[in-house]
Amino acid sequence: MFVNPKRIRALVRKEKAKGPVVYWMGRDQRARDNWALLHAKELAEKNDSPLAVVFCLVPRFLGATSRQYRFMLQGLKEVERNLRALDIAFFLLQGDPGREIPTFLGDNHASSLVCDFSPLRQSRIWKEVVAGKIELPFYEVDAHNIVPCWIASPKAEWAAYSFRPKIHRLLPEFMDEFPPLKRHHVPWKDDVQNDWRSAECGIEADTVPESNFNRSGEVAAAKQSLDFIENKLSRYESSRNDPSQDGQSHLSPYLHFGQISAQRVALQAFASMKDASAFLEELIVRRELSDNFCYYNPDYDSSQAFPKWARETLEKHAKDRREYLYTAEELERARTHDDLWNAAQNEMVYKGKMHGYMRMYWAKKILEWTRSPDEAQQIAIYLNDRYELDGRDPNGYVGIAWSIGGVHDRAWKERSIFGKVRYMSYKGVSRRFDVEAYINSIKNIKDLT
Ligand code: FAD
Ligand code: FO1
Repeated sequence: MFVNPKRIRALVRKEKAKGPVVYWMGRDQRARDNWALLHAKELAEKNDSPLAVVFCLVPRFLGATSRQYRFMLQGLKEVERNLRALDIAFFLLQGDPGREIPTFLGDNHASSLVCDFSPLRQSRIWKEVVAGKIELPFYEVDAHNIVPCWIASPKAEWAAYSFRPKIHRLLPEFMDEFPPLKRHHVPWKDDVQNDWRSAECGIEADTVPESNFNRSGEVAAAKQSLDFIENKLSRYESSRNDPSQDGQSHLSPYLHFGQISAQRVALQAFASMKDASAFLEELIVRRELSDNFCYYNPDYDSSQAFPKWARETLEKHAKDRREYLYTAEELERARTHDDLWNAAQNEMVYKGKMHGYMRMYWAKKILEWTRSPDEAQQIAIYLNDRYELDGRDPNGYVGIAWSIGGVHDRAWKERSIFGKVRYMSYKGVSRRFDVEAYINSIKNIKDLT
C-alpha cells in the first residue's frame, strides 16, 4: 500500500472492476510526489488497467488573467511530458468539468475516478456535479496538505495557537517519504495528441503584462526549493520580514499550482537544518490553517467569515471619517499619496508576487482608504487574484481576511476605522526595515519591464 488510507475518502461508492483508472488533476499539477496520482496508479495496478490523467481547462476561472493561465499551461505541458515517459496518458480537456469529466469517463469506459482536494467553492461544486452523474467509484485524495484537511481538525480553528498542536501531533504519521512514480505496465490504447494551441486560444482571460517571475513547472519548482534550502533557509527567520532583502523562498506560485509538493519541501528542510521551525511554521501550520478556514467557512471570501468581535468593531467604526478615499482603479494604478503602498502595488503588478510583509500593509491600507470593510475586502481580492501568480488560493482569502477582518488574530487597541482590528502605520513599518531601499528596488523592476 503506497498511500496512507486516511488521505483518501470516497465521494461515490460503487463497484466496477474493469476499465481504465482516471485521475482528474486540479489543484496538484505535478507528476512527482503526488498522493492522488499515486493512489490512481495503485488502483490501476491492482486491476491491470491503463491509467490516464485528465486536466479540464475552463475558459474563465475566478478572474484569472493571461499571466496565471500562461504559468499554469507551461507547467501542464511539462506534466504531459513527464507522464508520457512513464506510459501514463495525459488528456487536456476543455470546457465545464461537470460535463467534460463524466463524458470522458463514459467514452473511455473508466473503472474509477480519483481527484485531488481543494477547500474552495468552485472545486467542491464541480465534484458534487460529477459525483451526481457517474456510477463508478470516485475518490478524493488530499495531495496538497501534509496532514489531510479533514483529519487535521474537525472544525474551523480559532487561530494558529489552537491549530499548531493538532498539526504537530499528526505530522510524524503523515511526513512519510513518497514512493517513486514508476512506469505504468498497461499502456493507453492509442497515442494521445493534445491540442495546446486550441486550448490557449479558447481561454477568455483578461490580458495583463507578463510578470518577470521565474520559469514555471516541476523542474523550476524543484530547483527553486533546493536553492532556497541550500542558500537562504538558515537566515529565513531573520530576513523574511524585511522586504528590502531577498529572504523568502518564492515557492508560493509553484505551491499554488501544485507544481511542487509542500511535503517534499518540508522533508528537504527537515533534512537540511536541525531547526527550520520559522519556515515550517509558515509552510505547514499557516498554509494548512488557510485550508482549514476555507474548508469550514463556506463564506471565506466575504466579511460574513470575520469573527464576531471584528464584525462588531468594524461596524461601530463604519461611519468614521476617511482622510483618503481611493477608487479601485486608482489603487490598481498605484495612484495613492503613499509611496510605500504604491511600491508594493507595483511589485505585485510587475513581478507577479508582492513581498509577504508588504501584503499585510497593502491590505490594511485598502481598509483605511475605501468606504467600507466589504468594499476593501472585495477590492483586495480582485487585485490580489488579478496580479499575484499565487492568487485565488486559500492563503490569499485568509491573508486578506486576517488583514481586514481580524481572522486568526486578536483584538488590539481601539482606533478610528479599524476599531480593534490590528493597525499598521507607515511610521511603524519604517522602523522595521529600510523603506527607501525597498521602494528603489521596485522602481528598478518597473524600469526594466
Ligand atoms: P515564504 O515566506 O517563503 O513561505 C513559504 C510558504 O509558506 C509560502 O509559499 C506559503 O505557502 C506559506 N506561507 C507563508 N506565509 C504564509 C501566510 N501568512 N499564510 C499562509 N501561508 C503562508 N499566499 C498565497 O499563497 N497566495 C495569496 O494569494 C496570498 N495572498 C495574501 C494576501 C495578503 C493580504 C496576505 C497578508 C498574505 C497573503 N498570502 C498569500 C500569504 C503570504 O504572504 C504568501 O504565501 C507569501 O508571501 C508567499 O511568498 P513565499 O512563497 O516566498 O513565502
Ligand atoms: N483548475 C482547473 O481544474 N481548471 C482550470 O482551468 C484552472 C484554471 C486556473 C487558473 C488560475 C488558477 O490560479 C488556478 C486554476 N486552476 C484550474 C487550479 C485551481 O486552483 C484548482 O482546480 C482548484 O482546486 C479549484 O478550486
